[in-house]
Amino acid sequence: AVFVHDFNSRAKQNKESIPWYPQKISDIDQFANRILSYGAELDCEHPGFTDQVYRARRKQFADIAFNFRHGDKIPRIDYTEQETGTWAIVWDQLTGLYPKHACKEFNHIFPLMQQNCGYSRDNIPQLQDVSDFLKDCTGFQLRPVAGLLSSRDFLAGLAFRVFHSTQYIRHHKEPKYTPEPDICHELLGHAPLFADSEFAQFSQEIGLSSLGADDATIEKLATLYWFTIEYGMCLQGGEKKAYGAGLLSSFGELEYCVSDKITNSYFQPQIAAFEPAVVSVQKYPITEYQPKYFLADSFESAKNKLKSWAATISRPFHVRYNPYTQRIETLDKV
Ligand code: NLE
Ligand code: FE2
Repeated sequence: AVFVHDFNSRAKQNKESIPWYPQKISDIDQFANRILSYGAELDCEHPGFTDQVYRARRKQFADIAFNFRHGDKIPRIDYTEQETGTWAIVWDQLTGLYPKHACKEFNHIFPLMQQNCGYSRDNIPQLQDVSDFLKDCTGFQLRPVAGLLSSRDFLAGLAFRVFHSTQYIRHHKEPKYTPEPDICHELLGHAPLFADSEFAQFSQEIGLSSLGADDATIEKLATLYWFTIEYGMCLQGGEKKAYGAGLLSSFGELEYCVSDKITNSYFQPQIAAFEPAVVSVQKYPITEYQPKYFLADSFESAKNKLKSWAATISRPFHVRYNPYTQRIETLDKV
């Protein structure tokens, strides 16, 4: 038999050291500010490092996110002309590449974002409007985040269909590629596909598998996340298409990932078939174009493969999400 009970009583009974995980959606407030670095601290390599105006702006965004609590409306931002200008440059380049290189699900949804939540060349959409639209489509919602979360915390959000999102924009000096997420990455890269029910399920599946998992499993899941939701490619009509957000938000890398000729660079990306057991242990760089991508047959096939792989994770319990109560139900394995 299976039964539902709270995690604390079970931990006491079994004396197992199962890492803490959120049980209900508002529990996310408990870790949302447990950030590895505050969004206003920039590395000396960052193009905005010596730009005091940019740094002050980053601090404003970090503070907004820091004060956010579950259930609040995400504050609306009056983006400056310079910020909107950066968005327009990224928009122009990317919208020229999407028809050929983005997956069909993305190209289906992108016009809907324009019709429903403020997407246009001359307007940076508001997180709250995008969140409302996603909620309507698949139940996904956005939550502002002040800095980098641990993989464990970030993945836990996905279990509740909550996506942690930055609100600032990349520095205007380098629109083509940035190693850190920004609003272009979140809204052009991630948000459209969270409106796709297959993709939403796939994302939540990774999140659910992470709850209470040991550190080694978290690392594997974070790697799977990286090679799918961030850098995934899939085959459609015999052609390689991008569905990963890191590709869909960087006009530099989007062109690079589909190239099969050695052009201006010395190398071309390697492409391998998406197999979770292989993908989950692949090393990757985080500050440059990826040397290797994994190609899935479709979202559905990626989801099914991930599910079978996740079933091999040893956890002494099952979890499932109850959308009516927005709680995780923990079921003992008997
Ligand atoms: N490289 C991406 C971009 O320039 O939009 C962001 C990746 C964030 C993980
Ligand atoms: Fe991302």
